Amino acid sequence: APLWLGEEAVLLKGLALADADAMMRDIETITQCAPFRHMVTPGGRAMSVATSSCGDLGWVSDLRGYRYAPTDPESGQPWPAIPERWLRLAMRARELAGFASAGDPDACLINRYAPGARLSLHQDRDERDFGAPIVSVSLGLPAVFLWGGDKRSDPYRTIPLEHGDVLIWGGVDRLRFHGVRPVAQGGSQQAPGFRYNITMRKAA
Ligand code: MD5
Ligand code: FE
Repeated sequence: APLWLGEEAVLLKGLALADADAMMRDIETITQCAPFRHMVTPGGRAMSVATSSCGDLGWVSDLRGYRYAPTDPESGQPWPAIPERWLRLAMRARELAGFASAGDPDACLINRYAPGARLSLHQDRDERDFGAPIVSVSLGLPAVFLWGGDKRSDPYRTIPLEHGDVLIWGGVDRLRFHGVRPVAQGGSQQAPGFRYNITMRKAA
């Protein structure tokens, strides 16, 4: 059942479970063309999270700032396409959460967290239209998501995110500060060694 975190923010537990194995293989295929890398922030530090992208636009960061770019700066080539099954999942999430009128995403950021990697509190504001929702899919190792307010100093809730969980966010909740606690080591031998998070966005 949809769990409403805010007026326009919904956690859809396990919505991606049936697609999760295929999505992990899709990540493998995409990152053979556009490999994971640790981007440098404008502050000059390498991110602990490794990133890649697919779609018409990919998210990039360097000393000049954050932006969306039509080509991978490592290769000069366009980013791989967003897989159809990812677009179908994003559409199902939009329908369940009441964002059915929003169109397909044109940018998809893929984050890879090794144990210890984290994402400090931030807002996603590099997209042109803050009205369009963002669909986030968690795969692999679990993590604790931090869900804050409109100011960095606002209190935040801690929300466990597991393999197959989908978060969708838009409207009045779109500019909330959010982050991810350092990811813990997996328990069992056959567990995946990483957490992956896919965020499908409308950037242009
Ligand atoms: C992650 N990724 O788990 C998080 C989850 C990022 C990022 O924050 O920028 O790559 S995305 C949580 C989320 C989903 C949809 C909308 C918003 C946050 N938001 O606009 O606040 O790697
Ligand atoms: Fe974010």
